[in-house]
Amino acid sequence: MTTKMKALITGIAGQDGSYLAELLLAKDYEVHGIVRRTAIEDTEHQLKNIRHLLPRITLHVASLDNVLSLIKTIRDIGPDECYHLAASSFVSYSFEDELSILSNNVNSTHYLLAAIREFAPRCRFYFAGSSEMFGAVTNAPQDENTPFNPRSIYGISKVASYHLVKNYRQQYGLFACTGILYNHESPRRGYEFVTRKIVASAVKIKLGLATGLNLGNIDAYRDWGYAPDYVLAMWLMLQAKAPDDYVVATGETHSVREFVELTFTALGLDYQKYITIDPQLFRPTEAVQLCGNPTKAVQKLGWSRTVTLREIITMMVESEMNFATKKIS
Ligand code: GDR
Repeated sequence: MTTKMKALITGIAGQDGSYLAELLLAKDYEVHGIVRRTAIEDTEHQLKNIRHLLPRITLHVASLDNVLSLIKTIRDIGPDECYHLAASSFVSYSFEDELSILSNNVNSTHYLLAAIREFAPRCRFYFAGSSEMFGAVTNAPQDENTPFNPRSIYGISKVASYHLVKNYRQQYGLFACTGILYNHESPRRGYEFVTRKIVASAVKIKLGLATGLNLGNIDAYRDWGYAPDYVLAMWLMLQAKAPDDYVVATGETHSVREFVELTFTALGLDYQKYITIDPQLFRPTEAVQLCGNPTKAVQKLGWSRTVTLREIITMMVESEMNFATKKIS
């Protein structure tokens, strides 16, 4: 009898966590997730991305700021792989609440690494890094050798965690990797992020439920990929012969303005009639020009993206339209 591989996912209810859980279940893993007590009590909203998976996964109530609860979870499960995706991930909030965001994001990574080192040292560890680590870039596209110059507390928390992961790898021999992931979107993206905000508003305008859309810096450039492609890269990193860090990106960059135009055009609307620029939505400092070079992930992991930006927009618009029309009827 072969025993199943066991994976533990923090942030399992988020966009990436839900796609990763689906991928691992399809590969016959036993999938465990850490969630907050409040999420278990509100499956309708807080667990909406994984509601369809609930009969097939095991959820553990634990708190990422409580090292004892993490130790207990790691000891109980004895995971073969741990994917640490949970974080305060909305960059704008990190300007408003920097003290708790920095400490929560860094401490949770540190606690998990320490718990794994002590109680499951053979467990492979994936940490969700971010293109925000590069921040104010001087060269494009960025790769694994590009210096970090973060422009947000969120980015700083990811750089600090990246160094913790590297340190545990080098000092304690843990199989620990950081994926430096660029923006990745899907119909499960949260409404606070610009792509979902644009798609949701454009659909509402199309249906006569809204009249306009306020945005911040639409001349920022992002490298947008498709979330299910990116969770595959996470899994591939943990299947490699040796632990390492990888940039995961498309290598293409588009402005927020282009994203708006493509979305509104897909719905037969002229975006210029509906957009208002709201200076309050500008970030005090930000990375304005991000574009990643995924060559290392392509060559060493055999990874590639399968979906273009236009296809992502088509999927998001279709899903939002279904959602909005169901709500009306
Ligand atoms: P980002 O994603 O900060 O890149 O981080 P987000 O979608 O929030 O912003 C993308 C760009 O759009 C500009 N922008 C606006 N953004 C939001 N949210 N709302 C607006 O109204 C608006 N107007 C313009 C922003 O200034 C920015 O330039 C995402 C997150 O998923 C992180 O957790 C992750 O690490 C990185 O991607 C890679």
